[in-house]
Amino acid sequence: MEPASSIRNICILAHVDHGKTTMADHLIAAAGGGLVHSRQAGKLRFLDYRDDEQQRAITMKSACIRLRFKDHVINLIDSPGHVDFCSEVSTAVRLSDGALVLVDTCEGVHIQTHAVLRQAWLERLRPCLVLNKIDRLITELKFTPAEAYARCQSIIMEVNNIINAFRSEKYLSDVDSILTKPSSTGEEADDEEEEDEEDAFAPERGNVAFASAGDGWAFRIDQFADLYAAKLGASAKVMKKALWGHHYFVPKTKKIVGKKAAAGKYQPMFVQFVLEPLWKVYDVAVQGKDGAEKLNKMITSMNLTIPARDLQQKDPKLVLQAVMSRWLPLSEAVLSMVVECLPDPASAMPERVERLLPTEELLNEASTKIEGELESVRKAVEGCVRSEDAPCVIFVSKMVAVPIEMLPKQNAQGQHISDLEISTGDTDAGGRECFLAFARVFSGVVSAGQKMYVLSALYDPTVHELDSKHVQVATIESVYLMMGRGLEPLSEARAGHLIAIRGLGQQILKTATLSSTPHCWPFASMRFQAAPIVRVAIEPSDPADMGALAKGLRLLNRADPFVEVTVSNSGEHVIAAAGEVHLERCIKDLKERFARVDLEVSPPLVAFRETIEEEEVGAVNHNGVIQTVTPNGRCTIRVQVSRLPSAVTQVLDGSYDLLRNIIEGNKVASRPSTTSRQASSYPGEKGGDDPVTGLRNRLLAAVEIDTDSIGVQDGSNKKEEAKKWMSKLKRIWALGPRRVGPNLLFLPDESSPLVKEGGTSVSSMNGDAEDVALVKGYALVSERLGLVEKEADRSTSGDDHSSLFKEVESLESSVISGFQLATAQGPLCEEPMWGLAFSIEVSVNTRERSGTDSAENSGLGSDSAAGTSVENYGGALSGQIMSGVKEACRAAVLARNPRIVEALYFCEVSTTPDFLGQVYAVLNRRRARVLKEEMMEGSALFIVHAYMPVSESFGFADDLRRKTSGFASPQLVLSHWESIPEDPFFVPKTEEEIEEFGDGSSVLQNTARKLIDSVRRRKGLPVEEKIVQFATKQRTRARKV
Ligand SMILES: Nc1nc2c(ncn2[C@@H]2O[C@H](COP(=O)(O)OP(=O)(O)OP(=O)(O)O)[C@@H](O)[C@H]2O)c(=O)[nH]1
Ligand SMILES: [Mg+2]
Repeated sequence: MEPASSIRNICILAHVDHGKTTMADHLIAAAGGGLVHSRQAGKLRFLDYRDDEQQRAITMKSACIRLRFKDHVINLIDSPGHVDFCSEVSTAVRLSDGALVLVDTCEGVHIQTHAVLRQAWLERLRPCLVLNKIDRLITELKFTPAEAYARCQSIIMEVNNIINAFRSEKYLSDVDSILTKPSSTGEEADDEEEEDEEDAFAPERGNVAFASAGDGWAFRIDQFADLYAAKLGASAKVMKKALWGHHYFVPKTKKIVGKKAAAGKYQPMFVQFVLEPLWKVYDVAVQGKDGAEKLNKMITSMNLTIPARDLQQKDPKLVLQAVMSRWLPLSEAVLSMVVECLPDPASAMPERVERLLPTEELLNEASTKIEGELESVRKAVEGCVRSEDAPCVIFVSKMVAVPIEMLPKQNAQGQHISDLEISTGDTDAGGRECFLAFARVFSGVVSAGQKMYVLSALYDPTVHELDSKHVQVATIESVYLMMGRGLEPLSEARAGHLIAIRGLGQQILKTATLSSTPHCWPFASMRFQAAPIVRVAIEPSDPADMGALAKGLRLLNRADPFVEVTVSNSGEHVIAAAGEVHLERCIKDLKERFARVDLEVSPPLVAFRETIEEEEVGAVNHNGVIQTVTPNGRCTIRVQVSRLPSAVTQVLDGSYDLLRNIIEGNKVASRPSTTSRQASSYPGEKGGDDPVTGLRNRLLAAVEIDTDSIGVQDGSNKKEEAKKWMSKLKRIWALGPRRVGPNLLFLPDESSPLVKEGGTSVSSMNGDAEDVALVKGYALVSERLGLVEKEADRSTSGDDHSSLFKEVESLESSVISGFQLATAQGPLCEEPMWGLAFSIEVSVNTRERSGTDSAENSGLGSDSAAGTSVENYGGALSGQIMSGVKEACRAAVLARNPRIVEALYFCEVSTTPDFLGQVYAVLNRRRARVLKEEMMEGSALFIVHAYMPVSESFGFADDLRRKTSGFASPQLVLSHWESIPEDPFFVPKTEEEIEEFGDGSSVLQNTARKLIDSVRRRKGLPVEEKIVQFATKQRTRARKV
């Protein structure tokens, strides 16, 4: 058994196509126990073992392999770089302690480079940098060594700046939390600052490697420092410092001098001693036969032995690779960097444990009893304790479907297993696929046959409910070592290792924490970079296959960490994926592996939102009040809607999980620790330890910002507007749809003429002719957010009119439900509403009832109602109120200039100048808004940034590739929601408009209307097809199709 100090768990991260899998090939060839022959390294792409990965030449899932380098065991995970598979990056990062971040020196830092650096930072991985594809600087860009040096320097600086930005973000939030908690020590923050001063990546510290994975070589400065130290008679330490930065060698004096003394006469030492020799080898080698003699000389001077057969190859590129990979073997440089610069599990965990298992403050009494045990589990994880008596803790970051025939037919002892007994949960009905858990042992030892508790993310060990749905017991059937697609049975696995586990298919859907004791917190959930956005509806070609499809979808849902499988309201099966490529892979898996039936796939269903036109600030009073009466005439419903300040909508949109936790309330109240877990999963969140405060402050700030930013001439108006929203925020009754969406429901306005006795829960008034009680809840959301004081005990306040109170309170939920229904399905095309604020007043006529039940009491208000029957108010009435509120809300939206809201991608296209025109043409056709275009420094590439509607993005990559013969490549990342300013119901009315757009009969529908109609058609809702209005203009009909 190797000690923990000799283990490294690392992943390779980069933007798409920067050379991750190619580099992994070389590492496997050198240290993977003969799985890849060195001649095939870089061509085989061993870890891309899916056939679609090979065909499309992109990685689609993370794959793991164990390498042995010197005395070390390195568990290496190769991750995909395509944004569609960013969830696979999350699963890889969670199980690693260190990361190799690759950057293609030719292309530079891209969006996904940022994203993976952020992932690594959030999960507290230590990174190393590999500047890859240096060969392209030589052969493609024809850089001089000095130019190449400048390029490398600028990339290193850029990456360092990214990390510095993360650091200052954390620093700020730390300071914030210190300010909010004056008692805590300020020293920590000072330490942080000092630490900040050192750059994350510095070649002289050995955590930067220069490489060409394509040609199979890499080096660190150390290698050259050793070489020249001997030659020049300096110490290796001095050389190491001198080989990077402004240090120059003066041959006459044999001294190393600074920039001033060099006076521009010499090249930096890195250029002179490292890059120039490299460039020479390339120069000579590409000359083929002509340079053979020179090359031979070089080989001898470098003391290399290269088989003659390699040198006689016809292709100069192969000769070059043979020389380079022996001179500067890639695996040697990269793996020694891994071993030296990246931490082993035991030294990495103290830093990571706070992120994985955030400290919980235990407040309730029951929990203090098991505090000791919880703490000892945490200590074991933190120390990566590997003894048998330590609690065994494992985290499963994803489930992988493996064809059954890939499972080893022998057990760890080498005995043949005649027939694998695979339990039903682990496999599909046909027994063709088996689900394995991709996992890491964080403490203790695991072996086949062991029983473990499977904890879901919601499990709370301080609440003793062993039979609850958040904890189950499972038996580990087998433990495997992963070697790419190959599996080797293990008799046991100790803390610090990555493994695959069989036997958990029934208990785990996507991720879980396994523990040998129930007294263990589940690990914090993983963070994904994006949300599934592209949805399609799926049905079997043959309706008889419906059952197979349903089963297949269940398997798919399990096998992919990210995909979402749902059944829509209309009963369709819908799958949601991160993007087109991801979607294609899901469908292929579904067709060929999980369902094995022919499928019909709908065109992508794009999600939209509905809102109303943004109003001008200052236009405080709009009287768009919708009033309806329930069919039985008992209730009057009044609804008013307005648009939320957009910054507020943004805050609500961006804090979904946090809001849900706060609103679900009881957890936050009874176990404040939930909030601290939350805090640590959002390190960037302002407000430090208390996310509720943070969120509240951001909401309040959003109101200020927004009213600030809009061009309001009148300052007092602005203030008034802010004040108005501030006071409204104190009255938030509910959020919707589904209780946490970006729409607010306010309590009825106190100043409303209907409410005379403000402050009581039920107010009644004795009007001229009738008694009216207003349904009035309390500002639950404002209260939970701490925007208002907790109301004094509500339940006891109305003993005397408790019956009516109860009745009307039961109606409160109908109002909220109506609001939830309305915000879930807007009036335009039944898409959720977005950024709206509703005020709803529902007044119930109590007189009619009093009249029937007890005539003599009529007109006496709530007391008189106390003794009356409840039935009238329950059942039917609440249903009528619910649908009445829903309809009134939708009508209110329709009456206030409804607008459709679409999701936008942030899109980055890099292209050569020749194709810039075509890129613009494609972007224009897809309604993209170009933000900027710039020439990438030092290369012939242009980068174009744009926003593109998701609905227009399908086939974009292909389209672009075709139009530019493959010279332009796009990356799309989901950015934000934006409402289309066009009025979907626009009909030209004024003379000018008629002149411009025609009289309405011949105009083509505007974009907003087209989008709405397409959604309506898809949902089977009636679409107002324009039938010929004017017989003479029948041609408009043909255009409609
Ligand atoms: N010239 C050159 N090409 C390289 C180098 N490294 C990789 N490539 C090429 O770049 C392309 C992409 O390489 P991959 O290793 O598949 O890239 P990746 O980062 O794994 O890509 P994804 O997994 O899809 O994100 C392949 O065609 C490689 O041959 C290099 O050092 N120099
Ligand atoms: Mg790859």
